[in-house]
Order: sequence, then structure tokens, then C-alpha cells
Amino acid sequence: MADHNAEQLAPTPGERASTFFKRKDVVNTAIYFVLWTALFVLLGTLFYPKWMPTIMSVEMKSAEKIMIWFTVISAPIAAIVLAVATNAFINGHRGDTPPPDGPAVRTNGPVVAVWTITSTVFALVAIVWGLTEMNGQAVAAAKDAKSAITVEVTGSQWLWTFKYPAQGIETHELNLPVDVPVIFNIRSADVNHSFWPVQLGVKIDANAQTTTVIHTTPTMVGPIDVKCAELCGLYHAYMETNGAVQSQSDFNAWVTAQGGHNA
Ligand SMILES: [Cu+2]
Repeated sequence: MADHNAEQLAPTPGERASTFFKRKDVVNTAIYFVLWTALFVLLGTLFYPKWMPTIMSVEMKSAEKIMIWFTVISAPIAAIVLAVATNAFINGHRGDTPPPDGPAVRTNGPVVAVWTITSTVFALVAIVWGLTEMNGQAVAAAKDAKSAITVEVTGSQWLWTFKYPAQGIETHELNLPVDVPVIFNIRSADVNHSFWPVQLGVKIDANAQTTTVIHTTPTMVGPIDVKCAELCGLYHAYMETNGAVQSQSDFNAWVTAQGGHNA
């Protein structure tokens, strides 16, 4: 909106700012900004955790924490865009003639500086947080290596196969004992797949040329879904299987029933 009186007295930056913040559309936009931010923070903290798959591992818990915090951090950014849009949508219809153009907007040093620094800080928080979590994964995997159960996972069009070397069994159903760290060594027999045991909160590519490794510790007994998360051909959508986190005795009984031996 053009302010046609702005040129007359050459106002100071302070006066310009105070005029700006008294404008009705600016005040309305600020109100929409607060409302949108509150809505997203509410969604992120109250409802999002309810919509997530069941949290059944240490890694899924930290994934939930990241999801919640990143939603909260990005709430004001999404809100400012939506606030401007909401204001335009509600007050934008002023008859058939569009308002005359305001003066051209030139660069604004302080705004550029604040925005650049803010985005840099947001990006750094995201990078450092992500790297810290990934490093924590690697440290935990090394620490648990001795007590962990190993599962060799093979993805093929369009089937998951699980080999338990210590138990001497091979199945298409992923059962795991609760509270025992597990190390998955993952590869593919053909094209690229992505191994995703949903409720365990880990996901990694399955490649033909190299073995990828991922580590998790199931913390709760219950069913899990295993899916392929990389488009791998015609029946990609059906490349899923069931599994469960079980009590140690149930797991042992299952291993025996599969013709294996308990390590
Ligand atoms: Cu696949």
C-alpha cells in the first residue's frame, strides 16, 4: 500500500517504523502471525506426537524430538508467510480498480542483515543437531556391538529377507527381542531399496554394491511394519512385511520354531 505523504517531511527511521507499525494492515498481519504461530506450535507439540507411528525404540524417540522441535522452530517462518497471505485474502478486495503503485522498494540494509543472520542460525541449529544425533547413533552402535543381535537384511524385488547368523535362521518376518540392541547389515540383491522398520525410527538405503549398517534398540513389545522406502519397480508399494518386538522368551520360542538355536 502506498503512503503518499511519506515524502513530505522526510521522516526519521524511528518515525517511519512507528508509522509502519500503526498501520491497520500491519497490525492485522501481526495478529494473524501470532495466531498462525500458536496453531503450528499446538499442532507440533500436542497433535503431531499422536499422529506419529508408535514409538518403539530409542531412535524413534529421538526422531520424535527432532520432529517436534523443528515444527516449533519453523512455525514462525511459515506463520509470517501465511499472515501476509491471510491479510491480503481478507482485506484484498477493494473494488475493481487496483490501488496505484507505491514507491519502488529498494534494498533495506538492516532487514537484509537480520534475515541473513536469522536464516544462518536456523540452518546451523539444524545441521549441528542432525550431526550430533547421527554421531550419537554411531557411538551407541560401537558401544552395543558386543551385546547386540545381528540381522542380515536383503532387499530384492519385491521381498525382504532376514538372516539371523547367530541363531541360524532365515525368514521373511522381522522379529526382535525387546531391550536388546540390534545391528542391521543391509544390502540389495538387485536394484536400490530402502529398509524401513517404521516403529523403530530408522531407515537406510539397501544397495547392491555396498552394505549399509544401522543400529537401534527396541524398547517396547508390539507389532512393527517393515516397508521399502525407495521406488524399486512395479510392486514397490507391496514390498512390505510384518514383524514384532517380543519378550526374550517369546523370541527364543520363535527362533526354535523356525528351526534355529538360541545363542
Ligand atoms: Cu524396494
